[in-house]
Amino acid sequence: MERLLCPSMMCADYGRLSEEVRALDEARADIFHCDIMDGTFVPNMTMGIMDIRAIRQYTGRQMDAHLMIENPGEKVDWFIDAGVNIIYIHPESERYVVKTLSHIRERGVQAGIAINPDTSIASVEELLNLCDYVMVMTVNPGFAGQKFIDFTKRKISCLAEKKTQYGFHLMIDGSCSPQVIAEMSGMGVDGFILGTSALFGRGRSYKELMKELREV
Ligand code: S6P
Ligand code: MG
Repeated sequence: MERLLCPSMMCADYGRLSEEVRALDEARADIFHCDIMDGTFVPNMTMGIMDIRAIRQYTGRQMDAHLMIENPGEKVDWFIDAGVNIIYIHPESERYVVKTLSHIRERGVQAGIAINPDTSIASVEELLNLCDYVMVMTVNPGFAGQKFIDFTKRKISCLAEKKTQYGFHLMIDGSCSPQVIAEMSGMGVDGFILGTSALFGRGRSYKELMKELREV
């Protein structure tokens, strides 16, 4: 399978959002990654429903919502109605994770979990059967431009061993540089969230960069 490249839209130039989306669409972005924060679960606020609707106007490609919010179960329908194809929730933020993941699938959308650096695989093992995507956070969630947390590699290799049995795509989010992408692809990671470390603010065309990132 070709690796999945997912531009992190919180890193895009919002003054030129429609052009940014069109350029990423032309560069064959696989999934437009939308970071949703509530200022409580993480110490920041970024995108919301209106941003998702706006991006949806300019691309027919897949979109995800990475929900870094408390009690996401009460709100997943808003994001589904706005047009996303994949929803990631953080198990730490939800009391009824199984119910929420099942509800997402029942609505015809793919379900995912995002695993913080502090969260162990043992604590999410029961959820893997309900996940189309499992995304390991390789930074503490909340901000772009952070340093890769090295001990998350152990979790990544452990999940890589389980992904065929459970049938999920293994993704990583945070500090995905070309070097990290090359190394982690070798470890079995299927997809990468692209922020400032590989794609945005680099003074080069998305088409050119994405072509290189498919091949590193
Ligand atoms: C952070 C968020 C991410 C970032 C992305 C930034 O909480 O979930 O999706 O936008 O990781 O990437 P970079 O390359 O600047 O670390
Ligand atoms: Mg994210």
